[in-house]
Amino acid sequence: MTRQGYDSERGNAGETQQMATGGSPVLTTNHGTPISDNQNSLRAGDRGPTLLEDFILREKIFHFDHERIPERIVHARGSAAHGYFECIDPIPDLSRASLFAQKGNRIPVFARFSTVAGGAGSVDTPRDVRGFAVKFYTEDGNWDLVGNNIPVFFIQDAIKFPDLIHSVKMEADRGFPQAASAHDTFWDFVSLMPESMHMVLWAMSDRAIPRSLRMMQGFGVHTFKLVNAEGEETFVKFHWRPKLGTQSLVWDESAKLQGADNDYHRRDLWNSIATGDFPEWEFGIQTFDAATADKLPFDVLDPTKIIPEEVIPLRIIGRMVLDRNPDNHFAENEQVAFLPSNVVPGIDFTDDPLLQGRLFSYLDTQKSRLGTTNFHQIPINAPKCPFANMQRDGMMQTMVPKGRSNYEPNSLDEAGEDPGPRAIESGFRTSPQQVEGPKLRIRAESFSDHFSQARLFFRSQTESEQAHIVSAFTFELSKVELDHVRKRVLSLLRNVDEDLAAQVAEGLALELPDRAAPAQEPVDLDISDALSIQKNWTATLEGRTVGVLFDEGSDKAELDQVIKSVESAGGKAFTVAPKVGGLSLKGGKMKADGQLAGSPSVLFDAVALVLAPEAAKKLSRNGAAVAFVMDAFSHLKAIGVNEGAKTLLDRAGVEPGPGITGLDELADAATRRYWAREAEME
Ligand code: HDE
Repeated sequence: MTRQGYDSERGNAGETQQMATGGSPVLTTNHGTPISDNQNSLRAGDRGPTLLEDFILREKIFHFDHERIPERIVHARGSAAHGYFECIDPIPDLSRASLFAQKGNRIPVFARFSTVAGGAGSVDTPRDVRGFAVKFYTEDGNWDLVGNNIPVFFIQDAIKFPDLIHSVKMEADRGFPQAASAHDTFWDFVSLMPESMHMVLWAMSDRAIPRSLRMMQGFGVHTFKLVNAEGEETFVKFHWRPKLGTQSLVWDESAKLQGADNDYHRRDLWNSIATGDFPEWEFGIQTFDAATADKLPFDVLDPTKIIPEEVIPLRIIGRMVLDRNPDNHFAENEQVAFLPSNVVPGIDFTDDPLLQGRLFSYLDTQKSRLGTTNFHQIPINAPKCPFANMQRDGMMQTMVPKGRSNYEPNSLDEAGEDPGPRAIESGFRTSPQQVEGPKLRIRAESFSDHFSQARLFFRSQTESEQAHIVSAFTFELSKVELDHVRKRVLSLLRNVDEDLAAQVAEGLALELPDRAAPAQEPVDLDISDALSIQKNWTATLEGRTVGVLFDEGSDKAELDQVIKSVESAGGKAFTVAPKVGGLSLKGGKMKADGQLAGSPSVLFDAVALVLAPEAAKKLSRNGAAVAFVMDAFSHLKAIGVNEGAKTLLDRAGVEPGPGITGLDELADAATRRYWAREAEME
């Protein structure tokens, strides 16, 4: 009898993958031998020693022992999803890239969002830059846009990257802190690198504690080039804009979330896709020619600089929708290999010295992570268009190239044989560029203004955002133990903004040191409102969750009504009660989605308290219930309250004010945060 799925002609080439995904009904070894017992190892007698002969046990443990691959040296912790990119405004005049050629054209993408400093098992909400990497599987090959949620970087030259990363990761001798920049070595390094100040300002802003991966902007950071069919080139900066609006957490919330839910961002991304709430971003470009670049007051090759949207507006040319969760975290999220050097005809690099270094680094890192030069054959990395060349063999070659043609050029066709793939005229062609100059280790003069844009960023924020930046510097520097490092940071901050420096010094109870002499005197640039999250707030409940607290005796009709109003505003309601199994309410029974102690209000964007007076009295003596309300208040969230819940509100010290509403107004109130409360709380 033939085993199901066996094909003596084809062998098991196609089946191997299927088996791994559960396609085979029979449990087998990796070499296909059916297994009769997966519970007991082979031993001599029922209480005797295990036998070396047990190839099934040995193979299983051998494989298990090697299940981990080296984690990424940076961006180790990430969450990813599949989706598509759709061109909505074609730009054939600017680029010949096929993905921008036709309105409505959709291509598959795989996106991965990550933190930078922590290991793969670290938490989701530390203060950190977030990676925003997208692999576009175009018909002309894979284009990887490997960006961040902050549009600038700490350093101007790739040679400083290992130093930067060593300084931010756990300290070399003690192995801590994990996933945190608030320690001596990071601040020591950045304070010795004035070029980092612009990015440091972003990292101390709310941008570094995003509310959700679905609510972050993304940036290609470097200036790239678009090249059209005539070979004409245009400079370009790439941007992603979240449809749900850009939103951040407040610091105390992000710190508490690290305890409440390590996987807060990963879970949020997964759940939203699983429930059909697909995250979406607009894709925009800022384009400019060389003459415009020359007129800008900084060098467009310097990755510590932005081009304000008020100077060169964003043109939205596409959108990305993530509509499918990975089938397997390891095979896809862990094994995906992004390479800034993956470009397609129509997109090209510039001489940004950071980008130039990255073009080497990512290819190199894949060999150490994935173990073989054939990493491009792993399904998540393989192009979805045909691909062929004369590269052969190597570890883990999974393809079986046929024929004699493994070199090019060849004339095998003259003998009637398949000559293999040939280069074509329309293939990728580096945009020609004149290069001359002495060979030097030098930084261009045009890279030396380290403070003007840091100042621009700070001054473009609202008062409350500026206060957050002051608190972040104060917090981080209070964790720094070396006094001379704190002082050096303060002396640099004086070049950014005197008020900022003075407030941080005051927060640390330190005297303001002398101003550091800048390489180039900073200038005041025009404020850019586009840099502020609060000025661009999207007031919506979409993608947001309201935590609804109830208990024995709550009015079911009132509860149903709150849930309905939240859902009809596009939000989700998550019910919380002291017990999850089902409580007796006025008008029926109801189960809770989460238990109070495990569902603190940090998990929600707003809360509703739907309680009977007796229950509110009882909960006033329950620490988790009081913290539920206090935290919602101090995290500036809307709190909807029914009459019965007032005792609990009082116990939490919450007085009437903006955002403290009746249940009817909650769905509207919950679309905002109440920044003015911060001043009250000081
Ligand atoms: Fe990366 N970076 N990087 N980086 N980077 C990596 O590549 C590197 C830089 C970014 O989700 C590594 O496959 C150097 C800037 C993201 O898999 C590594 C330099 C930006 C990801 C590497 C930079 C980024 C990485 C580690 C200075 C924003 C995660 C694993 C020249 C524009 C991609 C890997 C993912 C990952 C090197 C600077 C973004 C070691 C040498 C600037 C989003 O190759």
